[in-house]
Amino acid sequence: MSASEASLLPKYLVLTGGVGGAKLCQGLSEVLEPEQVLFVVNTGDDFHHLGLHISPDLDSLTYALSGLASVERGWGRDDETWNCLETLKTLDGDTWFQLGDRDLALHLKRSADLASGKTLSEATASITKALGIPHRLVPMSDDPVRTFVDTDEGLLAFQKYFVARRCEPKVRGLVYEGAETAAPQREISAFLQSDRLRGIIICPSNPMLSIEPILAAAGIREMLLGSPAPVVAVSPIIDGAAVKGPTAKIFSELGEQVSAVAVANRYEDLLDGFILDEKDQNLVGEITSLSLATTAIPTLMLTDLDKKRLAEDVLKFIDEKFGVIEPES
Ligand code: FO1
Repeated sequence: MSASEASLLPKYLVLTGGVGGAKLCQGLSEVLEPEQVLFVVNTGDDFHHLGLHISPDLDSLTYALSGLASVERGWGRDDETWNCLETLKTLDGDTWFQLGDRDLALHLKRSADLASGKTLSEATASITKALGIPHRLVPMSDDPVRTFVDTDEGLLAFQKYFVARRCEPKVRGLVYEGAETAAPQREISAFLQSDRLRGIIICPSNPMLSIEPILAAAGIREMLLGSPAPVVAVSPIIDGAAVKGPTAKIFSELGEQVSAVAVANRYEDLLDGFILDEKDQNLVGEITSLSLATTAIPTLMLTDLDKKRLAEDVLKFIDEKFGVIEPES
């Protein structure tokens, strides 16, 4: 397909966190041309460790879209070795956050790029290009936003809560430090203004940990609200439980119902459509009463085929509920 033909195709802006979101993004990258999609990735989980800049959600997307992701671990890459980490341990180094040898190479490259004055977007583009990823994935902002978790043990930096404390402390709230002044990554606004924009997709990521930091970055929520394109979210909660990670625990600690309906409510006035899992068919009425278009379909992504199928189903849902763009004659 020529670049001019591709430019006429419908476009989708996709908001995502790491693991669960990366699975749907992998499916979308299989069914959409690179020109059709911009993956906007949460960077609230980023931090500095051993002098390196770690961007866990950008890492997850990068490894998922290049076919290098570790399926067993859910983070990092496959075919990994741990020589550096083991050696670091013998030197009494900091090993609570595990960086594999191959993953370290990516982190060295990113950190060197940033130290030489490149933006996180430029560093990401250079890595994705080298790994042969044709699709565009960008941080939500090139300015730092850092998620802190307010817990019964005090305010914890995100990775201290998530990895070092294994999500055990009780959550009282979230703080997205720097969000108020973080400028949205510059491609987001241009992409949203495309007359081919067909939909904005919120991946089945944790709303509080992965999507709300993106929405909090200065102006992003308002930009989405101002877009005529429908905003459609896929629930990360299935049958009252999260597929992986602390989503259900955090919902309940924050006094919310652990259900897909609570996820839809979190996004308030932003949504036009909401996709539930087939196991939550009984909740369709409640979602409809929120004035949202909805459907209950299989959303669990265990295989690559599941990821592709869900991507196709999400795009079909947007076409069916919000109309299709007629090809130009
Ligand atoms: N998660 C862990 O549970 N333990 C780790 O040691 C760990 C290391 C790690 C290294 C690079 C990277 O990109 C991600 C890593 N993660 C690790 C995952 C990550 O901290 C979380 O999954 C995300 O921040 C949540 O989206």
